[in-house]
Amino acid sequence: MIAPNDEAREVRTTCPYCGVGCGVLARVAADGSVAVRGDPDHPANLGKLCSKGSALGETLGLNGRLLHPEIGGKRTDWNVALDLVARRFSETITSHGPDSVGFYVSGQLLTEDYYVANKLMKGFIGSGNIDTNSRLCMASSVAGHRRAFGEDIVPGTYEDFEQADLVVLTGSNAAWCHPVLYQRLLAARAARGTRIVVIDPRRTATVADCDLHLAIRPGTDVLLFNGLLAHLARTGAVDAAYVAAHTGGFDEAVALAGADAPTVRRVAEGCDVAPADIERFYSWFATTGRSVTVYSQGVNQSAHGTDKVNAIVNCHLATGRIGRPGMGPFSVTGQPNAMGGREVGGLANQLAAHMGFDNPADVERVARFWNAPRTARRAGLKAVDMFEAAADGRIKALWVMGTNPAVSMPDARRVREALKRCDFVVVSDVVHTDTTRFADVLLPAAGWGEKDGTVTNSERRISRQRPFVSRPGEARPDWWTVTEVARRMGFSEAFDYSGPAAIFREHAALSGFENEGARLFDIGDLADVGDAGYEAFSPRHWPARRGSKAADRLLADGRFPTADGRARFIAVRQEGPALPVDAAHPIALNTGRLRDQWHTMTRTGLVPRLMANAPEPALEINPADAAEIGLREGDLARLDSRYGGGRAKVRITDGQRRGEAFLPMHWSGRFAANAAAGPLSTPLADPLSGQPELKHVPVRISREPVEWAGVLMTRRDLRPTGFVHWSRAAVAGGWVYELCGTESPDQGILLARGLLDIVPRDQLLEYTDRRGQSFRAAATDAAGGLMEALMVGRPGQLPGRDWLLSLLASGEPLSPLDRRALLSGRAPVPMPAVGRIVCSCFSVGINQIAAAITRGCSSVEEVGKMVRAGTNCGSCRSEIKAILDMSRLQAAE
Ligand SMILES: Nc1nc2c(c(=O)[nH]1)N[C@H]1C(S)=C(S)[C@@H](COP(=O)(O)OP(=O)(O)OC[C@H]3O[C@@H](n4cnc5c(=O)[nH]c(N)nc54)[C@H](O)[C@@H]3O)O[C@H]1N2
Ligand SMILES: Nc1nc2c(c(=O)[nH]1)N[C@H]1C(S)=C(S)[C@@H](COP(=O)(O)OP(=O)(O)OC[C@H]3O[C@@H](n4cnc5c(=O)[nH]c(N)nc54)[C@H](O)[C@@H]3O)O[C@H]1N2
Ligand code: SF4
Ligand SMILES: [Mo]
Repeated sequence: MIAPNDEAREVRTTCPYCGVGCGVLARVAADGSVAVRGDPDHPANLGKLCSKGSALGETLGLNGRLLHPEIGGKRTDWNVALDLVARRFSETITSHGPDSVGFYVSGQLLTEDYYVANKLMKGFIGSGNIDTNSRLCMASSVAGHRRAFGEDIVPGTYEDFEQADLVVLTGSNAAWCHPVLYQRLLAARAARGTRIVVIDPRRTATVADCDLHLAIRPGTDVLLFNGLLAHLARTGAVDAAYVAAHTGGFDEAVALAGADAPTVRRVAEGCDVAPADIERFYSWFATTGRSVTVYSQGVNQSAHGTDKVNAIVNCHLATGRIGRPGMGPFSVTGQPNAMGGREVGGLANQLAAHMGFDNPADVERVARFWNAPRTARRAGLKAVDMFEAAADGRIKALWVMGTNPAVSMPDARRVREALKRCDFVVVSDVVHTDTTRFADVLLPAAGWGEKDGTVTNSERRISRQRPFVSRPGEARPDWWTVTEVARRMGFSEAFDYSGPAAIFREHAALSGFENEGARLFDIGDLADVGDAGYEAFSPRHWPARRGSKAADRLLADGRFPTADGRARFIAVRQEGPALPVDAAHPIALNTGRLRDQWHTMTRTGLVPRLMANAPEPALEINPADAAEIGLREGDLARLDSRYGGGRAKVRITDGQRRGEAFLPMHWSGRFAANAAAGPLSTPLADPLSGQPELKHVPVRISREPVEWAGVLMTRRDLRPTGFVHWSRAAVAGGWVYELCGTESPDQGILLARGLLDIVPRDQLLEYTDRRGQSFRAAATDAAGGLMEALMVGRPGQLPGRDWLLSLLASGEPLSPLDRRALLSGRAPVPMPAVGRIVCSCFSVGINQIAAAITRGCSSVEEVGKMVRAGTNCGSCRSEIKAILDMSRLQAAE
């Protein structure tokens, strides 16, 4: 139970999910429940929250929480655990040198946590071996920005989305992944008629509201933007004065772009898009001054991600559209503190405060500031290489903080092997995960609502996360854990902080230290914010230079943080995928996100209403490919790449191009037998940024000959073993487990029946049909409420489960009528099925929406008025629109 801090008070904090960085107001009620709402005063969201943000209050339970430090799986106390971590790291460094240890950290840490982890590794251990899951996320943008601008700068602000006349979203499913920002864009579009172009191989939810969708062949972004640059040059759309005054390398870039993409026809062929669509995009871009190009993982997560970024930035440089209202390239950040991590230098090839190893003066400056003569002189190992080094014994002690690499790293099988082989693995996390299983020492971290510090969002706005509940058990904030280990390693003086405010002050001071405008990341003005000022801190952009006026946008004056003050065009050429499809692996697998899930589901997977829209891991595939492989909707597909395998249910959609398929990245081993994207994905990475090509891996897809299917509804949190496939979803009152297998039905029944072995015989009602093909079982508690219900049969022949789920949810004693009907699985009195949940904020099902349409609703707004769907966060509005369109089509037929 959560203890209320102060019942009456609403605490102002920030959402811990995506990089939009919405302000949240949280209030703890007397019964310990937490209510959240959007902070109307936060400039990022002005009161709005998406489905995930709205459900934050439901993620704060103790389910799966780590409450005590553990060594070798046994509870211990903090002192013993910290002593051991410090001793093992120190001993390893003494015997094998500083590069024999590593930290793998996360954009989900707060800036203060991140700062001290980076300081310990780079400054005091003296190795560059700290890298972060941002390597899988932002590294290509960072590298592209540094090449073009001289520093990792996102010049614009969210207002640019609202002030633009053209917004190009490329490799971004913003409707689902940056929902509140996307809703801001749609509101602006309604007001000013903004044109939206979406460049994505898939027809995503973001496509629903766009003017033009370019469903390009995956990986051909460089060609597309090279073609645009050549078009701009050809048609006189280049801002020649800007190019001459503020840039370098234009001629080389245009020459290569022209050679790579000489004609629209060539681009159209390469990108596999109609020439007229390419022409329309080019002419809109050429003629619309106020244009913003938003890019995310379809750009970054590529073996040529850095080139993709520069191909985009080139077009903005050529038109001088950088840093001015409604203009600019805009890399949206994924994690809540991806931006903050870049500020503190969390990537192995960066130093702190936007300084780099490539400049010896930077290294000396940081060393001087920290008073750390041992400061690393060279970059450390990037994520993929770091785990490779852990696998082959070069790294002997590894500390993983705030990330779940056993699931989210590419070639995750190899990563698990590395975690197994590495001599000493420390994991700091909030909950048990697939990664914590490999920990020699497990350190319980404070989670959202307990932590205290700052994060920076996509538009460089620093906001506070503030605690509003007490930490359960012995959970501790990460900054504390890191500094305690640092002290025990002999670095007391450098890690003597009174709290996060003191760390923040030092971080701010370092950013301003000997800066004089050389680095745009400068928040020196915040270096002497007092504890009270830090507590009251309201969201603000960086930079915040001492003695200078705060600026929202950057680079508007055409001066860039390079040696000569000019931006650089980068000449780039379209290359093929690192690993092309071939006869053995003919389908290109794309992976990414769903609307209501966050990464490896450690929080969102526990919330029934967030599980309702997409309750099972599903592979999306084109109808023609499905037919060729012999797959039908709902079949079980088997996937094999060169690295690993997986299984997921089949979802056939023409939103998927031929020869390609899409698997969500979310289902870890805690939520499904074997449906994670990580083991399938390739570790081949961009040579400059080290970011792996997570959006493209060749796979073979085949049909599993499923002979039986089952469903278990239970109050228990269990992990089935021995099944070809299972997945589970949180539901009110417990969990629902989908089971299936290739064994004969009678074997399947035996296997599934085993899940009830723990239930006392006398509480169990059972029924098997005469031919042994169909099985039902149910158990009630002492008061007669439904505890367990299991149904097994031939695939496609199980009764609906809405009624049994409603009994599980209510937990109340069953009526004699219900009890008699239990084994049939069918309600004695028919109940209307709401169908698959579309609106997760108000739990509105597809059948309710269809009924509203039948009753005359003809727009998303009218549906919203009648059944509330789509009226809160708006993330499901595109799906409601699709349902409306579909019913119109059906009516016309
Ligand atoms: N609901 C939800 N939101 C999230 C997250 C989450 O887990 N769930 N995670 C957050 C994080 S950390 C991140 S990084 C962001 C990611 O946000 P996004 O990048 O928007 O999300 P993804 O689904 O990873 O990928 C975006 C799109 O890239 C497309 N794509 C694939 N290959 C190519 C290509 O070659 N070219 C182009 N142009 N497009 C391609 C994919 O089809 C996909 O639709 O989302 C953040 N927001
Ligand atoms: N195939 C494929 N793989 C991908 C991607 C993809 O698109 N496709 N996307 C990549 C991207 S962009 C990202 S960002 C990564 C995300 O991948 P991960 O970082 O592995 O994903 P999460 O599930 O968010 O894991 C975060 C963990 O940190 C814990 N945690 C949360 N807050 C704190 C805290 O304050 N302290 C500590 N110590 N722990 C905390 C959570 O409980 C959780 O276990 O996945 C990458 N992997
Ligand atoms: S858009 Fe949603 S997930 Fe992202 S910060 Fe806002 S509420 Fe959180
Ligand atoms: Mo990310």
